Amino acid sequence: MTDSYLPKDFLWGFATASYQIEGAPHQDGRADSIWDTFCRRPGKIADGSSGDVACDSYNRTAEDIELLKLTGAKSYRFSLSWSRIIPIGGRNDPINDKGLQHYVKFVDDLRAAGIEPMITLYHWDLPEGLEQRYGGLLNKEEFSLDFEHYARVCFKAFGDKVKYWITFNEPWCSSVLGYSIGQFAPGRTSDRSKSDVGDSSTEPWIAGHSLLLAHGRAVKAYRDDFKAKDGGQIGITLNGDWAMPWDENDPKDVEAANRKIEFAISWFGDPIYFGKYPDSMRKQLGDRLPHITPDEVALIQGSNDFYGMNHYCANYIRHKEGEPDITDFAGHLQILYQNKAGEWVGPETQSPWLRPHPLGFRKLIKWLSDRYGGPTFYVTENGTSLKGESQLPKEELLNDEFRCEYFRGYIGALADAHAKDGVDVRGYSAWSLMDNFEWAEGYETRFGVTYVDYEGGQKREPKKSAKEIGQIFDKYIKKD
Ligand code: GBH
Repeated sequence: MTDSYLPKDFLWGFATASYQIEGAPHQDGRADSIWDTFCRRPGKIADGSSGDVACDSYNRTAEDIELLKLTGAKSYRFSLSWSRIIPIGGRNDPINDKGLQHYVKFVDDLRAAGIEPMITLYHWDLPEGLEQRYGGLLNKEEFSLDFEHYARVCFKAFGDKVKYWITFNEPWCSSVLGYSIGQFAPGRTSDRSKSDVGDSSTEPWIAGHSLLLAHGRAVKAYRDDFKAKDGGQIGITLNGDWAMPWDENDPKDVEAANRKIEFAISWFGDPIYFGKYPDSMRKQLGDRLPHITPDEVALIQGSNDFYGMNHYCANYIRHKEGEPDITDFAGHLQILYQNKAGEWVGPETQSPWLRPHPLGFRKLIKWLSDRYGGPTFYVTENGTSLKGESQLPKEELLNDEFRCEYFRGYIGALADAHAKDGVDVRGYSAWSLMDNFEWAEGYETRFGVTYVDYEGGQKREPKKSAKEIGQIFDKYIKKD
């Protein structure tokens, strides 16, 4: 037995995202999102695939709820496809009641099964109509007003059935991967071998600013017109890895590791909690980083009822000499998987960026808790892929002891953060309920606790971890 624990009503479950699981891209009136069009561009997705079928979850909500019940999950975090609800996307465009009612019924079914719904409004699938109309995230006024409208349509339709709202999933990814590296939709970048449009020196910062403003407007709408009667909470989900100095005796590496977290997380966290961008970012980016106007500060500062935390891994960070590149988005540093002594941060997985290091979870959540004045945390994603899994036979994918070990380590570290460091954490969603479309990596990377047979009619089969995760929580959650 352990002396660390998680609080009594701890809300644990699983997470997914609309484009990664739903399929049915044009069923019941859904229109294209930027991910539908991005996947059609040659060379963007590793295996040339798309979310056209994915797990076919749009047509299998009952099966997915059965999977959740089997695990004993208390909550389910999923995202809404904006272009199912408002196909073109804008505040004067028609609402598609069929798409909206699909989700209302899903929420009713979840609740009937005793599973608490947590809704992400935006997990990267912007309606293509808005990309076409005004350049999507690059137009902060139009985008933020359209997002507020879409959020209001959802708040109204779900009312008091939904108590947990997340505006945006990982704005860092939308901004950097969408507008700097061009690895994610809409694929804009200064790298002309990858795209003929984009300016990586300015666009990621503009996109990030728009996301913050849109978040602020949606939160104000919820607080002004829904929160009192519906009794829910609303926040944003930020991603970020733990960062450790490559050479812990070199103050420049120590500083660089801290700066890495500021560029990845405080970019959004500081405006939300302090009303300003981090000094380290202003220093490197100057006026390329937008200035938050006083009206915007009023909307953005204080706009989190809770902090949604996505976390997967840790890295070693080494400072760089010389002047930062104009397209640098990381804080002028190198991200490494080994430290100066040659120690690996953790074992390999199928994802090149992901090497597990559970202690980093405890460290990072404490770092965030200290910086932001002890907010309430919901961990909204945490999980892993398995090394070499595209070659592994199905039996080995089902017997995912590596993933079980990952969850034991990470959930244990979270319990330590709660019990020993005093972090206020109240929930956790594992990524993911099932294998799904892993964005630019296609289907060869599998994060699910459920195996999905993409060749065999999307049949689902629980892996070892699907049964085990409940036992891990059972060990840590306080009984009375
Ligand atoms: C999450 O992002 C997503 O929310 C989810 O949809 C996804 O399926 C899941 O993770 C698994 O990948 O090497 O500089 O390009 C994870 C956070 C942050 C992980 C960016 C990959 C790449 C950094 N991601 N990171 S870089």
